[in-house]
Amino acid sequence: MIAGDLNFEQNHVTIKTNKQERVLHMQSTDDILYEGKSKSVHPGPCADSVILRYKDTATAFNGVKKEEISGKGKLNATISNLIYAYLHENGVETHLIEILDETTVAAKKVEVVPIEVIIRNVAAGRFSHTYGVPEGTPLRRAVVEFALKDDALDDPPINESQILALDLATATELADMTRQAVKINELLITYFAKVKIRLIDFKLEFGRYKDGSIILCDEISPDSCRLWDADTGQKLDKDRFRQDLGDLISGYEEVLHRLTSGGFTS
Ligand code: AIR
Ligand code: ASP
Repeated sequence: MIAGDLNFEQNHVTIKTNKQERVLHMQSTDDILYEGKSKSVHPGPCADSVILRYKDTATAFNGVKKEEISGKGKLNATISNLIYAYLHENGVETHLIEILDETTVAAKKVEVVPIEVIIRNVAAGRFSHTYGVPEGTPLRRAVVEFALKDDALDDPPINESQILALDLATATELADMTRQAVKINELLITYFAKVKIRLIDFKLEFGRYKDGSIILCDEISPDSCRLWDADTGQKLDKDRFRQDLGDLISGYEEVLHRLTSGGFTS
């Protein structure tokens, strides 16, 4: 967290310290640093921060399938904020500084490591297709995979040797990302199991903060996780959109409803 007591309002942030009260005017969110597929990044209220705005755009297959789905941004923001609060309480450092409103957060400015870390507990998606393992097959141990963050190349799998050879991350950074991802998996399996949801797999992104530390960034939401109802196996995540399984919003609302009525309201 940033030093002092931060209070974010509509378009400014008040920083209270024991000596003074300062008001910093935020840049307008019309000012875009980066336009992502599901979020936009804007200048932050303080140095070393950015504002992230969750959008209603749903994409799959790296943008080949695209639709505006009203309410998706708000649901992903709310779910991701709940998960980040839980991870923070359990000792995982994240980029989240403060929730600004239903679709925007202030986050630490990081240099995003161009590697997706994917963790799998049950076979599905690319793992099932690539290795011919039927969807739903439990895996004896969690699988850790890396993918290159590159839409034009369809985020291809990449291994440690290739990451090091291409200077995409150092061995220490990669070990740190893996250690954090394994810990996050253990925490999230428990978190979702309490509300009868199975965590099948998910994707994480990490960034380099100004002090050189590697911290969790981006979002953790039904856009980035496969989440199945523990009793019925019903899919509650973005596969509803990818596979045309029906209304995406009702699945995401079900996830949020369970997390908030399951005692995870912080
Ligand atoms: N993922 C990967 N790239 C973008 C996303 N959202 C997530 C998927 C799934 C996991 O990573 O949502 O939860 C594995 O995806 P796949 O396609 O490799 O099976
Ligand atoms: N995140 C990618 C996209 O938005 C891939 C996916 O989720 O299927 O297109």
